[in-house]
Amino acid sequence: MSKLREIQDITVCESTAQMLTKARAEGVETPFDRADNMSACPIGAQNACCKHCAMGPCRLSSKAPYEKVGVCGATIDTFQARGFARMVAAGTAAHSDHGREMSELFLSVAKGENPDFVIKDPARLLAFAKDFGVETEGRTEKDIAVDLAEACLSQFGQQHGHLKLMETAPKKRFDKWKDLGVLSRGVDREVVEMMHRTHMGVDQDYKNLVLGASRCSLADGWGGAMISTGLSDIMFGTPKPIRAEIDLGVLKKEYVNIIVHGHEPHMLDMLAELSSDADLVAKAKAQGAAGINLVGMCCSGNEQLIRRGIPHAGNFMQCDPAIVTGAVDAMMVDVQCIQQGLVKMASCYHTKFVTTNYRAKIEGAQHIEFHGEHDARKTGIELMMVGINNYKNRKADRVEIPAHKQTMVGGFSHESINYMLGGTYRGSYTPLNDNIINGRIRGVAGVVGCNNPRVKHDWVHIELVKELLKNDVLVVQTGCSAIALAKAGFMQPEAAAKYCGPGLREVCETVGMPPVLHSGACVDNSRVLVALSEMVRTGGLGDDISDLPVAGAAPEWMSEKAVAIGHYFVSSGVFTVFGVGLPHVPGTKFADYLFGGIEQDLGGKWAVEQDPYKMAQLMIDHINKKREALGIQEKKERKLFDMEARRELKV
Ligand code: NFS
Repeated sequence: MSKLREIQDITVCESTAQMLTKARAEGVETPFDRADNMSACPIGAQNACCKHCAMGPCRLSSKAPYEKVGVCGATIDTFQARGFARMVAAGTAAHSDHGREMSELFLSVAKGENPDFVIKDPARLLAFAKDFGVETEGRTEKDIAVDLAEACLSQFGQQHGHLKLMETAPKKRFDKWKDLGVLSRGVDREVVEMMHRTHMGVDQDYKNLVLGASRCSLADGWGGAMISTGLSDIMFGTPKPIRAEIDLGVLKKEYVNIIVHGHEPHMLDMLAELSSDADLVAKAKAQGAAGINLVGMCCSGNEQLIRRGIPHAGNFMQCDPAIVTGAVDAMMVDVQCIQQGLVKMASCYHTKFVTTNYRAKIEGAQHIEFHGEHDARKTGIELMMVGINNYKNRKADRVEIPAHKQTMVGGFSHESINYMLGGTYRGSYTPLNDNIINGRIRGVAGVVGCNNPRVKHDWVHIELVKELLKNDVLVVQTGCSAIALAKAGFMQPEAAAKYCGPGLREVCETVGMPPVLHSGACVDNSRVLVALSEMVRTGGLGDDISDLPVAGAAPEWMSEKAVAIGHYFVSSGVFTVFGVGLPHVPGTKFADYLFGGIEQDLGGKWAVEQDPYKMAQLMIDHINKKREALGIQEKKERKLFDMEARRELKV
């Protein structure tokens, strides 16, 4: 126990701290404790080992001159590039398999074979169909939807050509990808090819591997993830600014508390419908509860938070603390970011832990299989009953719900930003571009990604964003990072006065928007790609994404999905900084390429920095460099002309 950090060194989130204190008092182990008791493997942390064949595993020295090679002769650069590329492939596979699930669900809805889900946003259907080149004129909604579903599904198995949505990128970007040979052909093909190329004895050129990883990651951002976002918007609604509550304080003592944790939004959507079902509410009341409190967590929670305003319990490192409240009657999980330790944690309390997806079972968990395409409502009722029936098993003396919850405004999709800035009839990014050009907004930063128990929970996210806002950088967020800032009160319009530099503050106050925009789950980083393309199209800020004064960061990342996201941003022309550490050996050719040379090829590059203040400085320096290249670095004040000034005007 002596190795454990003090709780104030683990998290800046009050409710998490309160629950960690409770867990320690009750002798229950959390992932923070496990991280303290297990130091990270230094060789793995540098990708300086290879276990791709049985001649090894081989480990190489991480000290120059890097002469040592593996049994097969593979160099340190090959080791690192292969490790990196496999992380990208795994991350791409995760988002894209989620996108495939949404496509199959959408096909069943489009065909009219699925009574449990509907097309909620016909306008988004038409716009997305156009992106895919599906004919819309004079056709029925059903015909358009079926063609769109099939077009989306075809992107996974396509063998030749390029993914259709890559054409929505600025032309210069598309041509760059084409010239470099990194246009993604089909989602599955790129993932399979990356697994092949990283097999023993195949691709052994670090640069070719990194560019191969670009092609793979682009199939995530401009393929699987973008398809997932588009189809989810059509079925569950395109997010618009909406008020919601967030943090563990959303759990309610007198209610049946059911948490949905995971990534695919359809199960939470169905359970949200059912949470107000009169029959189920009556059943909850019959158990002595006041009603049903359905709450989201992590990314499916994010998706339905910004679409339906469903309360959100917290981010990745709050899943254990949520159970420690003793007030969670059931936690339903699907795929991704579900820590195996949660099953044991649930067994220490009365919580029923239920896996619901055939792709993600966990030993010791109850399994009730949910399929979006059939019987979703019926299975949803069964799932709700698990929580309802378990309410009576709560142990009153173990229940402690943190009081803290925060109000927030989220729901900033590309469509809603367009509307918010320009209005219904002249929706446009022009006001955003104008304010960047006149210097009120210095630039835009995407701050995204996970929590990681090896760094102080939420602290890196919050401190980084504070620095950016102070320097007039507008922040767009997704994933667990968005949850951190929402909990800390940055997603309220009033936050502009509190945290922003004068220019950004003025813009936010004029439009009435918070300075930190919640755009959804990690798959919804595709919204950021759409927004960046639109900024280029709107004009005045160059003709490629790499010309824009923008930067990205994942300050507390942990998942392979984050590496895939980071690499598709870099490969789309965005400077991207990771906290925690990205596996590499400093000073190797691989590292020099990733953190430098790749910029010549793709316009974006990677950086690693753990200190949030230095991270902010790197991003601001990059934004300033881009402003200078655009010739807009001088802050231009808007001049208000009086009559005298007007007379002097030479027209
Ligand atoms: Ni993203 Fe979402 Fe969170 Fe990280 Fe996991 S929940 S998809 S991977 S931990 S942000």
